[in-house]
Amino acid sequence: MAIEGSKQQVLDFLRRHRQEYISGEELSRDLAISRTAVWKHIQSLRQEGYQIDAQTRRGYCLLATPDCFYPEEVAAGLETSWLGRSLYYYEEVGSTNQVAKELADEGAPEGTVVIADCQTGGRGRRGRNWLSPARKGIWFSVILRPRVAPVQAPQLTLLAAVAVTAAVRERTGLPLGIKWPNDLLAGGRKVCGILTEIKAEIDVVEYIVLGVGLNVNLEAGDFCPEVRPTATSLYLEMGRPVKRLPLFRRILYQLEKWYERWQEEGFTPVRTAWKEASVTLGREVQVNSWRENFHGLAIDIDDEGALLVRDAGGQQRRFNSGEVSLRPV
Ligand code: BT5
Repeated sequence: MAIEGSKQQVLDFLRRHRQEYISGEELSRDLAISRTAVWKHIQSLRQEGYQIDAQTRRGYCLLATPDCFYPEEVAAGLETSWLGRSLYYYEEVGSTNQVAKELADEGAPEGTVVIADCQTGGRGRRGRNWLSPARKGIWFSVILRPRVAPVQAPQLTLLAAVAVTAAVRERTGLPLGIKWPNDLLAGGRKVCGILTEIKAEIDVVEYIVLGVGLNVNLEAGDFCPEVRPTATSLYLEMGRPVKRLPLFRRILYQLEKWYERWQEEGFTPVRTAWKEASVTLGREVQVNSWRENFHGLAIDIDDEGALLVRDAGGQQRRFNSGEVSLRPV
């Protein structure tokens, strides 16, 4: 939860004088609070994961901040102009998509972000579960209010996939592959899932909630037996832990950048970037949609983001949604 009042002031002060020692007396004088209050705030900040050294003659020094999504930590190095500037952080919540939808219904502005360290009821598509153990991943949702027709909404899933792929590559060097429509793969396994939910009238979107679940530092034992064979994390792929906070900030930056580009230039640039990172196109796939099960070669995505698949007999189908299995190469 947000650090409030004088505790926040103590933290801001230490942050402004990073790696310097500030005496309790100075803090107490500058912030007009008692030295006991300063000490209590320091203790409480330490419990939240701030590493603060205390030395008898020199005072206090902020050595390191926690790898957590406290709004003040996220804001400290955020490069966006509007996305994530309003941020709701939960240590634990049912589902960030659910909270975001409630906030959107109450009128929360575009760019509002909900993030949790742990989800107890994380959701995938069609009511499936999304495993979201504490402090191991980046589980968040963004409220968007694009002025587009509902048929264009699925493009945002592809846009988010492009943005997350770019941010992960920038921060870690790891290339991810995008599997249509909403999976990001590392080493052939799922490392990230995207859940796009929409509230719309026939011809106009009221809001879209874009939910992203990225497995950052999960170890093999964090996955339940059913998910383990098909899932992975950045940690498992790279063999070293990855800091979540700077990666999260970079994801927000990439999302804002791609979203603005999409609004200005349409779907074409997203489509081009998506195709470059795709592991679906050119592969034999099986698509299960509400309409049918279809085998064939994934040949392209069209101007709306739909997947085009051609079977051995030359029949072509277009899918707006569905489950894709990649057949072994
Ligand atoms: C997705 O669904 O991939 C969308 C996941 C979206 C999760 C985010 S987290 C923040 C936001 N709040 C939410 O409540 N949700 C969003 P789908 O394609 O239906 O895949 C779900 C399937 O992936 C499950 O049935 C499992 O087989 C598998 N799975 C579950 N948890 C996983 C994990 N952490 N990593 C990899 N695979 C997982």
